[in-house]
Amino acid sequence: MSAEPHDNADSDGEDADGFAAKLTVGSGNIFRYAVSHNNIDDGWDLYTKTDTGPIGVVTIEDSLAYNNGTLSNGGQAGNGDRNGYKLGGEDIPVNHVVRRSIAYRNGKHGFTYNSNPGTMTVSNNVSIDNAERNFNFDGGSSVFRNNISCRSGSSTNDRIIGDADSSNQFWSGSNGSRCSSYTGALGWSFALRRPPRRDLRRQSGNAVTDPAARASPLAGTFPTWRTDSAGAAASMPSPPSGCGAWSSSASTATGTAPWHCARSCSRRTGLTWTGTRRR
Ligand SMILES: [Ca+2]
Ligand SMILES: [Ca+2]
Repeated sequence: MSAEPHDNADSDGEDADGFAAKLTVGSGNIFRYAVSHNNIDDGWDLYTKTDTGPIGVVTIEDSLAYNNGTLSNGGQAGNGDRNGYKLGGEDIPVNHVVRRSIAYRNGKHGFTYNSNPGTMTVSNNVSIDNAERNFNFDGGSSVFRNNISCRSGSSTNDRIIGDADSSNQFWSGSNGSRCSSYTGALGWSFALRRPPRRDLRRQSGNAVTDPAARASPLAGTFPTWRTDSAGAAASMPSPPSGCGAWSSSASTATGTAPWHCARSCSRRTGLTWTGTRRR
């Protein structure tokens, strides 16, 4: 949760991923509010191999993968796979879940099934300007809902095999209407979230200073390249679960669109709580 692996590299540029929940990893792994960038191989790698069979189902949500395949200093390796989210290997089906996540300018595919023929849940993701395909699913029966794929120029069309309906806007030569929501340079930060009230209740009845504001959902600005001269309203993706709404929606498609989502509590007053009671 809220982890940021970046600039991982190895001698041959082949295996240094940001997150590698692969090969023999067990069940129950969840990545949330994680940002993987500028790693020499993949952002996420869920590779499976015939020798050892399926891995546990992995859930990735509210996360971001960008610039994988290129280190922050510009270094690249010929062997790097360079995907944002690499979701399989060797024709072994595993029904991973990838939702509300972003792939941006990775060196190959944004999201790729990588020969995972399973039924993955792929929903509410945004994929932008990845070098090859934003979404690459050449087989399987994955279910696609509300995904958005955008480009600032021409590139390879998305490849989608599975259950995809009209809620998606995949890229096949032009941007869909929702691409106008994104403008400017990519920016992000971890928003601060206060501990839930029930945690504080376990402490004394006196005013309690927030002991550890926790890093939590992503916040930042998001890129667009389609300027809507009319400033027409543009819709943002659905906010992550637990968030009531984006604190600032992209009401126009010009300039950068600040977006921010943090769980909030109406009873919170800054960093200091007052009037807490024992239960
Ligand atoms: Ca590799
Ligand atoms: Ca890899």
